[in-house]
Amino acid sequence: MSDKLFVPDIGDFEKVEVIELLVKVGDQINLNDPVVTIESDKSSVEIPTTVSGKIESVKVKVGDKVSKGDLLLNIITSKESLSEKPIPKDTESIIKQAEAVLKNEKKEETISQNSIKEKKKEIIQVKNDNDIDPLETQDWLESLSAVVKKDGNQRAHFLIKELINKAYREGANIPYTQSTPYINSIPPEAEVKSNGDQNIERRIRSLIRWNAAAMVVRANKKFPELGGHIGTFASAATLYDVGMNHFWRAKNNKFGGDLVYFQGHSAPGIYARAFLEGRLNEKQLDSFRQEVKPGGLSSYPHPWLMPKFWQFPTVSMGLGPMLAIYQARYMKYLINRGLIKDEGRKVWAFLGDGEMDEPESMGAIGLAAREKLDNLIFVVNCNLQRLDGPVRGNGKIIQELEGSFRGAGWNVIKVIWGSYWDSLIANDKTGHLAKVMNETVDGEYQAMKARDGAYVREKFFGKYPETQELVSSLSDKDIWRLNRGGHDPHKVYAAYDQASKNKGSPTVIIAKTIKGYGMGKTGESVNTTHQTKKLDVDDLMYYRDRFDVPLTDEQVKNVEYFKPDEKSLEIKYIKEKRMRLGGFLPERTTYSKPIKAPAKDIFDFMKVSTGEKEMSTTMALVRMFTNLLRDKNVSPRLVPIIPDEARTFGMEGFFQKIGIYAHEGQKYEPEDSAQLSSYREEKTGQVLEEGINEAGAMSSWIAAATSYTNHDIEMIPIYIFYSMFGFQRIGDLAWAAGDSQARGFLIGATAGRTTLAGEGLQHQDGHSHLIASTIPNCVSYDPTFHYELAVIFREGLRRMHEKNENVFYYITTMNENYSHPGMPKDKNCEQGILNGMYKIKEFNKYKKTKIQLLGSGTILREMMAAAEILQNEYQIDSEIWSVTSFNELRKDGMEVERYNLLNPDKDQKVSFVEQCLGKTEGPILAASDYMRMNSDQIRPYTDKSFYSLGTDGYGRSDTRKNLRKFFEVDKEHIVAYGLSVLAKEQLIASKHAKEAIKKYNIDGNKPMPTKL
Ligand SMILES: Cc1ncc(C[n+]2csc(CCOP(=O)(O)OP(=O)(O)O)c2C)c(N)n1
Ligand SMILES: [Mg+2]
Repeated sequence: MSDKLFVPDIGDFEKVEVIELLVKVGDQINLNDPVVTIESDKSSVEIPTTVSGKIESVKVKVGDKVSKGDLLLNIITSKESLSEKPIPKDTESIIKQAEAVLKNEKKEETISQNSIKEKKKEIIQVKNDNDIDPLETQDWLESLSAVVKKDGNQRAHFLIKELINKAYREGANIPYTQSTPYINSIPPEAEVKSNGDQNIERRIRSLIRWNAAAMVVRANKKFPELGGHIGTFASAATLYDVGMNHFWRAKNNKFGGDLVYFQGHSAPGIYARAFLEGRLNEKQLDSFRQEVKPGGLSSYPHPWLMPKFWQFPTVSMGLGPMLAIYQARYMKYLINRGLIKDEGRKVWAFLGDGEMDEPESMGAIGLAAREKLDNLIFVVNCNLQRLDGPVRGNGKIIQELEGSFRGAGWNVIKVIWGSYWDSLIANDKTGHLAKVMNETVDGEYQAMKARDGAYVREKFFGKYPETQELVSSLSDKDIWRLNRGGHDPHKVYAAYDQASKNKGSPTVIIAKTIKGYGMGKTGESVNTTHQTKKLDVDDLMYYRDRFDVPLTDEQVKNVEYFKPDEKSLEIKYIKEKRMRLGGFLPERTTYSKPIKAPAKDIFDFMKVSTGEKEMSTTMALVRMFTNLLRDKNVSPRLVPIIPDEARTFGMEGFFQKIGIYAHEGQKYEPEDSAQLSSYREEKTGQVLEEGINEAGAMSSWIAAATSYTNHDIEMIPIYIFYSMFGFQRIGDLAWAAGDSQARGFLIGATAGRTTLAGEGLQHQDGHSHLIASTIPNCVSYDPTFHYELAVIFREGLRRMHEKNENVFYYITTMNENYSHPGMPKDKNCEQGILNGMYKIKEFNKYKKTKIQLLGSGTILREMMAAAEILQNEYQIDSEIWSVTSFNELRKDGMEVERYNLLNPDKDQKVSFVEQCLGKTEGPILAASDYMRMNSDQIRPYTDKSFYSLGTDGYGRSDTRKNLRKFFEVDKEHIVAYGLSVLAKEQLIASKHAKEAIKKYNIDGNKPMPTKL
């Protein structure tokens, strides 16, 4: 049977050029195989076949212009039906690889059902002054209790919801509250108990507390400038210990591992535990914050500085929570795409309550709920303080967070009160204790823990006779012992247990603690706790006694560490617990396999001239991606990430081709379903379409770019964005990416101050390369022609993903259309492109006067045009250099200069800039579409006279031509400046420059663009 394949609906385009035939007569093709590539002036897209079979005839050729309905192929059809789904390419081999790493099957974890004990029948009568009919209230409450008892919580919840809905429908204006009473979310009778030995665990915790404090104090005794924090970990010790002893599973050959984002300032506690576990020794603890000598311990979690230990940089407040959310989402993406197995791994993130004020901390919580990230658990350590003072002195941070997280759809578990409170709360028959708890603000809670039991009796329980009575039989010491939930291992265990089993939503555990817990008068719950890094002898003695650390007074005075014997119960216990959980944490390892870079020839099409055809480098990049998607090694590993700009960059063809990741698939028929580039969402979709969310997109990119260590699978993330909304917008995340040793591509599209003509001041980027240059392991390029892009991109793939170098690439692409020449035949061209510059053209007709013209990005073409004018109208010869990266040239120049200065007696090295320009004639004039500082970077590395032009100043909307004129980087200005430079160098008479300035209507008195 014969069938025909026509051009499908390609949207608003007519007469689109066929640029590639991917099949020929006689080929066997399967459903969805691409058959031709067509290209409009904005994007290129492959047309897939809708039938399987053998090609009988091809009805188009390269260069033809086609429209919807034109015949492409005749196909002799096979039996496969249209509805047949193609087998996802290469997924199988990747799963095999993953399985090779995680060889043994994970033991099925049987989740033991919570045996929730039957609740005591109890009706809490909340005495409320606004209650006009307490008896009626009691009736309702009793009915509710009866429902809970008979039909359970779900039924009670349902009825309450119905009541509220009914009230709304009746027109009642009900003030809605997102928070629940100020008590624990898990009632004591529902708490799952830990099977751990609480005595040993307390002893271990005490030693960790001691050693953590000791390492900070010792470091500061030696060098007071070193700093460090004791108070943060002191408040979080129990939160970490319970996780370490019972919940967090390490990565090993059987399991991918839970991922834990430790709160940056709690690092000393994590080191102190590693010391007891035998992973760090005393010498290493003593080199806390002395990282210059190898072996020092970094101040905070920095994978760059401790690459075998820390996994996630968290100390820049707000980045941890955001990165953790996108990490959990990325984990689901890998699972849904079939690239890793679903092993029930979790992402835990520890956050400070002050940190939650960062917009980034809460900025993505909606996404976490929407994506149903039940693999994500936040633990917010609410010690009620930040650096300067209380987080919410006049309010309650726990209630506020509860409201926000509940509103966003999270499972919220509040851990406010410790076990000593249980009986008091149970005996609160009048509801007055609950009332005081609700009424007391955080400033008061903090102040109470800075005092003593008598103060708490007076200020807290003393508020009402009923609460005073409640504690009448307790001594002040007993009252002081009433602990907070976050310091109670039982409460914390129960919360972690419930969080780990929660399905369908992310969980936040909001735990109340005391900042500087146990530090006594100088450091506990006082406003200066955060910066307390020195403890005097009395404080140390207090701390030792408070936690029963077995040290003599003398040892305390010497601030000695304490580590029990290897055979002690404590050490055996701590190790055994970790072994049962698969190994130690944190630990950074990598078992991923490199990805073979595609053969050079798949880029060959970019090395030939485009002839008459004009295209932007953005379009060339998209063409290159389309080709990469045909490479079986690379294709499945590509993670295209787009913040709602696919259409801007001509990438909408990817929607159909590889699908947009959507964990629930597509529940609607898209409006454009009949079109070739229809908006296709799919569970196995490959594109991460992040919406208008650069910080989120960058967080996704970081997750994918560190996939090689966190998931043991090398991926190739390519995040493409408006260059102005890149480094400038998310600079701190880019810095964290460097610290994380991310590998992948950042593409700053529509780059440059003058290529993006109409968008104006906020959109026109003239400095992203400069910001990129501040990140040591970021390699950046500003290419002009498609072959440069191809060479750079392939080398990036090779260096990062085949050779596993820990660098990442920033490449700018433009939206200016022009034709691209073929790659010069010079054998050094490729290396020059990679090193940062190569000679692209030479004018040598007159052999009198010469100038070296260095151009980068889109301005290179202005340089080339200017060179032609200089030759034809002024008889000036020139050599034109395409500078693909001033940043890379500067790095090389810096290194060479440093070597030469440090080795004055050795053979002096020659910088690449000097290798290129050293023997050339004439002064240098450099220009780019970026600030002058960009090209000025190489000034020190040449002895020649050096002048630069650039786009310093605010951008603005206008035509490209006018903008280049305004910033003085158009060919006319280059000619005039070039002549002026030659005159200044006494190589020609100044009249030529003067003439040119006049000819081109250049106003010599015009203010600097920076002032306009
Ligand atoms: C982006 C950023 N801003 C400021 C700081 C400085 N800083 C470090 S810790 C801290 C207070 C942290 O308070 P909180 O989050 O409540 O943590 P805690 O130590 O109380 O657990 C501040 C302001 C930082 N590390 N990062
Ligand atoms: Mg805090």
